[in-house]
Amino acid sequence: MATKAKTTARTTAKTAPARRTNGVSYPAASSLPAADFVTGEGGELHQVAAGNQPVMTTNHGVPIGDDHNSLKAGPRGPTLLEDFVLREKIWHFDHERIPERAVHARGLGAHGRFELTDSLADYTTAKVLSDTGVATPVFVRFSTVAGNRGSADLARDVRGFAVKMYTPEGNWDIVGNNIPVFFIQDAIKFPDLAHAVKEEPDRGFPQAASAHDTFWDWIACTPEAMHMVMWQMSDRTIPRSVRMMQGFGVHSFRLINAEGASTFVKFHWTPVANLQSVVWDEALKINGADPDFHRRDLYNAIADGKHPQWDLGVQLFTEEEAAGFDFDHLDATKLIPEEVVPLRTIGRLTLDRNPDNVFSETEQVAFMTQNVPPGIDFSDDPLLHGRNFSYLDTQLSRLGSTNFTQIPINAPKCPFANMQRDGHMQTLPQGTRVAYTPSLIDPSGPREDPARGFRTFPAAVEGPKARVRSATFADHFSQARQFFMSQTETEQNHIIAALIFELSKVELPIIRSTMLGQLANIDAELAERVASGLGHRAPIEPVAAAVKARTDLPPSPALSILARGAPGLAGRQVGLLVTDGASSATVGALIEAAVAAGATPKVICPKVGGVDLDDGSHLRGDFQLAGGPSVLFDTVAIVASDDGTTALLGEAAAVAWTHSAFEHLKVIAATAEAQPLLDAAGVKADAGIVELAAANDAAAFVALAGEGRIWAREPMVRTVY
Ligand code: HDE
Repeated sequence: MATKAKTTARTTAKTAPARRTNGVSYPAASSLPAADFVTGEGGELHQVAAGNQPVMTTNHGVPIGDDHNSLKAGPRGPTLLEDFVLREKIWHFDHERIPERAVHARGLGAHGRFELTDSLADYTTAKVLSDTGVATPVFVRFSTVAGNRGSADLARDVRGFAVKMYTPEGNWDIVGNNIPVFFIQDAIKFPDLAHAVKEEPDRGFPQAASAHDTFWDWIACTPEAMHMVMWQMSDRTIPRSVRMMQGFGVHSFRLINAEGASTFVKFHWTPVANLQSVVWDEALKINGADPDFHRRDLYNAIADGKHPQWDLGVQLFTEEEAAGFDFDHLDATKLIPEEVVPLRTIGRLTLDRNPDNVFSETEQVAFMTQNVPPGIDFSDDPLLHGRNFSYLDTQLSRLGSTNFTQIPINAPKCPFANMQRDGHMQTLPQGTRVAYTPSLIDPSGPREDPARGFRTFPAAVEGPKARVRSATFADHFSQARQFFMSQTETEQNHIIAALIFELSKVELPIIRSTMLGQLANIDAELAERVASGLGHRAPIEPVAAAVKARTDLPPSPALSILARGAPGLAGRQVGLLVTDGASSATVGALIEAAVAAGATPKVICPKVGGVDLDDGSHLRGDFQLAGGPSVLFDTVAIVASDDGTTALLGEAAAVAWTHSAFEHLKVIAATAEAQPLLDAAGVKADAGIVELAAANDAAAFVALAGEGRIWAREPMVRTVY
């Protein structure tokens, strides 16, 4: 570093308080860290290693003297090719991105543990499912399917729910979704599905949306997708939080016990926070207000110590019981109703640690359906078999090396050893002379273990080789209908509204009319209501169905979100819109009641600096009005003074804030002074509007908000077709 004048480093950190976020201390905004700052000749600020900091080096360990200026011939001269510091830094940057996942590109992850509470030792030798009292380390990655890595979190989309358990007998990955069935029955159709839903290749849009021609073109011609489409159009695909959705292993697997006996099993994750979704219009607006809504939510919940949890449930059934089902359990477009095979809760998953680095962990984690420990085995589901091939294959093109299992997030946490050698980026000790078995030279190397090693269940197999779909897979409509009939009226309305929204974005009339014909195979009234909402006048012609929908299947309440009861407010956010001069006592009571309910209060003010309350105290804002729209909160309260309300009436953002909360069916509390704002926003008194007058109104408001949304309001704010 040539001649650089030393400036006075500002060390106000001593006097200004530090800001603390998730355990990390940052200097207060007005200070620079107390290291040496040096100004270069061009006025640029250098921060040099002056104290205990390590010296910055190249990746080869050469100390770097100047990280702000490239090497030039003279101060204004051309840059020189010999500048290896510049070249290495930019070369590495240029190669920072790795191929994103072809599907499930946008993800968020967290570490945690799985604790088994009810041993399945009678069914499986797998330690993770038989040793209670052990905390198995876990990494979970949630994702959307269709969008690219930079897309928004609240796309209407299926959510991935992939769990990697680092068991003492190797990694076990349950690579599931938040929906228990899938679009297709045979792996060979997966590329078609993915191509149909992704952005259309000739125009590069729409991003992260199924509401376009190619998706519905393919769906309209694919009757096996109809059951999944009912789920996709339901509120399941717009979850309030990944913390509030179920997870499913989807396929049947096998458990194998010490006697070698096999039992079929399906895996279910049920959130302790209960299931909850947003409403569609809210999803659209959240995507603009905070495209990172879900990842921020999970990150903050874990950082705040509100660790999300799920119960692991299993459905266990024998080959003989399976033969009695009125569907084929090897068909991934079918589920086993909980009323037919009840869920047995066997343990709990807790997410308690955010990744240190999203790239190293969430981006590089490699899930594989074929990762199962001894004691767990596969069923013959043809979709699962295709996946077992695909997930190993895809890691090579994403992570670029056969040694991707050596990346810490993918490495087992139990001993592992074999005779595989070399390959790109090999980092393990490779042993010495002998890299094979059997060997007399070195009998000490890793050897197979017939007793404890993985053994495939010896299921008998016979039959001619043929490209064929089993006739037992042919009923595509009965469970689609059963799902629709199991929904509450509100949820049925949402499915119909979602179909109308999606099909209204389709440009080609034949796709719309064919799709209506498929819906008619599920339920004539469903098809008619969608047609009415589309303004479709021609008669609906059902598409030929291989097997007609059964109308005698009983509704399964477990398939409805709302039938599961009130969501509660724990882990949710209460938005408080507060103005200057507002009642300090009311704000205090609201904050206290929200915290007591396990919720997080957030203060929204005209200016983020905060407001002065009626007792002269100052309340800091978490959001400025325009940056904190009500869609970000589960329930809202307006605590305003007369003057504050007058000022808000001149702010479109305040009127929209209030109107949105009403339109999104939220419980709204407000002081009497805020009434003109409620009027301007078109808020009409109903069971969900609470006046904040008496001392205990805050607690009553929070209790009501814990019951969930005011569904009875919906027909007043939106047409129900
Ligand atoms: Fe996937 N899937 N998939 N999938 N899938 C991938 O694997 C694939 C399927 C699921 O957070 C990819 O590592 C095929 C069903 C999740 O990293 C890829 C078939 C279900 C994730 C792939 C399926 C899923 C993936 C992309 C049909 C629900 C994200 C990158 C045979 C049970 C995992 C990668 C994560 C990811 C292929 C069907 C869920 C391309 C060929 C059914 C949750 O390999």
